[in-house]
Amino acid sequence: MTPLTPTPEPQQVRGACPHDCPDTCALVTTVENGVALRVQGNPAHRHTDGALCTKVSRYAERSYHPERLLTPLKRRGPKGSGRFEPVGWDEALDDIAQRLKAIAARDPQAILPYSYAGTMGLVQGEAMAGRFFHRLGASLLDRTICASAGGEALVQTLGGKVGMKVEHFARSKLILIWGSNSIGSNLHFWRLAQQAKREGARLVCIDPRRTETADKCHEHIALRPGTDAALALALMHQLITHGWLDHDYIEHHTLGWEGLRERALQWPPERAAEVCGVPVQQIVDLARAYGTTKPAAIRLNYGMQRVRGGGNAVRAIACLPALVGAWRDPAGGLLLSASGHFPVQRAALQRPDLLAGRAARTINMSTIGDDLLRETSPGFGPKVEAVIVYNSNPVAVAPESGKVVQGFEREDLFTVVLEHFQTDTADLADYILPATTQLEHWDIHTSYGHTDVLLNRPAIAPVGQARTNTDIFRALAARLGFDEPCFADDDLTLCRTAFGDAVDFQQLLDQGFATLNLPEAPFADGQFPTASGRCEFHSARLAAKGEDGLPDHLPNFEAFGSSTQFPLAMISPPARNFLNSSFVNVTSLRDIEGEPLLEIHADDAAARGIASGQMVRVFNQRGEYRCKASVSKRARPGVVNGLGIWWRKLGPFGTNVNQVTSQRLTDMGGGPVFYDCLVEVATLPEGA
Ligand SMILES: Nc1nc2c(c(=O)[nH]1)N[C@H]1C(S)=C(S)[C@@H](COP(=O)(O)OP(=O)(O)OC[C@H]3O[C@@H](n4cnc5c(=O)[nH]c(N)nc54)[C@H](O)[C@@H]3O)O[C@H]1N2
Ligand SMILES: Nc1nc2c(c(=O)[nH]1)N[C@H]1C(S)=C(S)[C@@H](COP(=O)(O)OP(=O)(O)OC[C@H]3O[C@@H](n4cnc5c(=O)[nH]c(N)nc54)[C@H](O)[C@@H]3O)O[C@H]1N2
Ligand SMILES: [Mo]
Repeated sequence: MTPLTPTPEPQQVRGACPHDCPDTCALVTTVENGVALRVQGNPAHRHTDGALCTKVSRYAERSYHPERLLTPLKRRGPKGSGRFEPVGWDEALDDIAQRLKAIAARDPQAILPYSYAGTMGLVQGEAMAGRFFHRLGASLLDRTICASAGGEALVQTLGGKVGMKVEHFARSKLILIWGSNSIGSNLHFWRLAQQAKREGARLVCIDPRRTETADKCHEHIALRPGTDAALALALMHQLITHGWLDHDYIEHHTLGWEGLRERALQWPPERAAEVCGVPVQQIVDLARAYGTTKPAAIRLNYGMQRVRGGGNAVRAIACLPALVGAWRDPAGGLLLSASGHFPVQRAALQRPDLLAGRAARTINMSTIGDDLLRETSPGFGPKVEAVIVYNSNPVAVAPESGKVVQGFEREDLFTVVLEHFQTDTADLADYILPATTQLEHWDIHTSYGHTDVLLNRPAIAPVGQARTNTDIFRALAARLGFDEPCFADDDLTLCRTAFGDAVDFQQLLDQGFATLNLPEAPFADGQFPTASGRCEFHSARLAAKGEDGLPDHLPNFEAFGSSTQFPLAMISPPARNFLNSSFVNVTSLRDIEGEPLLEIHADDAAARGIASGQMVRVFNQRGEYRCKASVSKRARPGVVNGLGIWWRKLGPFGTNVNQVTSQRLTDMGGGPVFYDCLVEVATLPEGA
C-alpha cells in the first residue's frame, strides 16, 4: 500500500494529529496535485468533531515552511557555530555508521538515543528506533520528561494509567479542572466541560495561574505551586468530619483506609490554607461541593506533578473519587491519562529481546545536562560519546539548559539530530538529517485523553529529500550489518504490529479510527488493575521500597518562603499557540504569541520597580533568562509565570525559561521539577 497517486482533483486523506496533547485529533488533509492544501479535523470522529486547535490547523504551513530541512547537513564550522553544508544521504549515513561502529566496538553503552514526543506515533516513535538501539546495545533512555511522576502515581494507586471515559464529563455535575489549562492544551475536553456547564454543572479550576480556563470556571483556587497534596488531604479531612463518605465503596474496593483516615485528620483546612496560600473558606466550600454533588469528576493534568512531591500529590487526588464512591457513575471519577487502556504490543514493536541478555544502563532524559558532562565511572558507566536525537529538542526543553548546552557543545561528542527544522539542538549537531512530517508517513496512535486508536496515512510525498525516522534507522541497521528480518518490516507492517489482533485494522484503514471496547464506568464495582484489585490508598509496593505507603504533602525542594535571595516561585506552563517547543518557528503562530513574557503580580512588580512591557532579568543560582514583564492579574502574589518553551535563538537573549529550572527529580518516576523553581526578578540596568 503506497501513498496516494497525485491527481488534479482534490483528494481527502485521513490521518491523526501527531502531537503530544491529550486530544489526539483525527485529521483530514485535502491534497491536490500532490500538494497538501489544508489540514482539518475529521467531522466523523466524535472527539475531534471536525475542529482543530489553531496550531494544528497550520500544519500544512509548518510542513511547507521555507526553513524546512530538505537535505542531510554536515557541520562545517566549530560546534555551535550553526554552520552546515549539504551532503548526500549515502555520505552522511556511511559516516554516521562508521562513527557508531567505532564507539560500539569499545562499548555500545557510550551511545545514547534521545527522543520524546515530537510525534506520539508508535511507528515513527520507538518502533524501528527501539529495534536499532536494542540490537546495538546502546544505553536505554528513561523517558521521564513529561509524565512519569503522575504516571507512576496512577500505577501505584489505580493500577495503571486509567480513568474515566472522557465523553462522560459532559454529564458530570461538578468538575474539578486540576492543574490543567484545558482551553490551551486540552480543547476537546473543554467542549465537554462547557456542555456540562450548560446543563448546570459547577466548574472549579485549581491552578496557581489565572488561566483563560480559570476565567471561565465558576471558581478559581489559586494555590501555590506544589501544594496540591495539602489541598487534597484537607478535602479528605472535611469528607471524614462531615460524613460525606461512601463507606460501602471504601470497605469493598479500597485498601489502607484506616491509615489514610489518620493521615487526613492531620490536615484541617486551616493548615492546608496556610500551606496553599488560599482562604480557608475556599477549601471548606470545595469539600462540601465535592462531598455532596453527584456525579463529581476530576480532570487532572500533568501541570501539577512537575514538582518534588508530584507523585504523592497525584496519589492523594486519585484517592478522592473512591472516598465518595464517585466511580460508581460513568460521569464520576478521575482522568489524568487514558493511555493504560490501550493494548499496545510494545515488545513486538521495539524488540527488547534484541539486547540478547546484555544489561544496558539507563539514562534519565531529565538529567541530560549533568549526564553529558559526566566522565566514565563505576556508578555511571562509560562517558556518553554519541547522542542520536529524534522527536525531541532537548536544548530547549530539558531543565537547566546552561548545562545541557555545555554538554552538547562538547567537541568530543558525536551528535546526530533527525529533525524537520534547525532547532536549538540541531545547531549543536554533527549531522542533521531531514525527517518527514505526519503528512508524509504512516503511523498509528493511542491517546492519553480519549480511548480511540487512530491511523495516519501519508497524504503527500516526502518534502525535499526527507526520510522517515524508520527508514533512517533501517538504513543505519543495514550499514551496521544487522540482518535480523525485523529490520525489513515496512511502516504499514509496523502499524499492524502495534496492536496485533486487539484492534480491527480493516476498520482503521476504512475510517481512520477505532474505538476500544471498554466498560462505561470501569471501576463501578472496584476491579482496579492493581495487585489487590482495589484502589490502593496504601501502596505495599511503595512501602516495600522503604517509602511512605500513604500519600502525603512533600514541600517543594525550593519551597515558597525558603529563600530570601530568590523569593518568587516560577512556573513555566505551555503557551497556547505552541506545542512545547514545536511551532515556535511558524511565523503566524509566533505572531499571536508575540514574544516571551513573564507574568508578575502588581504587588511583586511594584516592590521591584517593574512596569509592564519592561525587559527584566529572571535569575537564580543556575542562571539568568531575560524577557518582557507583563504585570498581570494572571499571576498570583509570590508566583511568576514564564510562558512557553521558546526556541532559545528566537528569544531576545538566546536563552529560555529552562535556563533557571533545575535537574532535581520528583518523588516518584524520576520526573523533572520544572515548576519547583525559585527565582528573583529585576529590571535591567540602564542601556543593557
Ligand atoms: N497548546 C498547547 N497544548 C499542549 C501543550 C503545549 O505546549 N501547548 N503541551 C502538551 C503536553 S506535552 C502536555 S504534557 C499536556 C499537558 O500539559 P500541562 O503541562 O499539564 O499543561 P496545561 O494543561 O497547560 O496545565 C498546566 C497548568 O498547570 C498549572 N500548574 C503549574 N503548577 C501547578 C501546581 O503546582 N498545581 C496546580 N494545581 N497547577 C499547576 C499551570 O499554571 C498550567 O495552567 O498538554 C499538551 N497540550
Ligand atoms: N520549562 C518547561 N520545560 C518543559 C515543559 C514545561 O512545561 N516547562 N514541558 C515539558 C514537557 S510536558 C514535555 S512533553 C517536553 C517536550 O519536549 P519534546 O518532546 O522535545 O517536544 P518539542 O519541543 O515539541 O520537540 C519535538 C521535536 O520533534 C520534532 N519532530 C516532530 N515530529 C518528528 C518526526 O516525525 N521525526 C523527527 N525526526 N522529528 C520530529 C519537532 O520538529 C520538534 O523540534 O518538554 C518539557 N519541558
Ligand atoms: Mo508533556
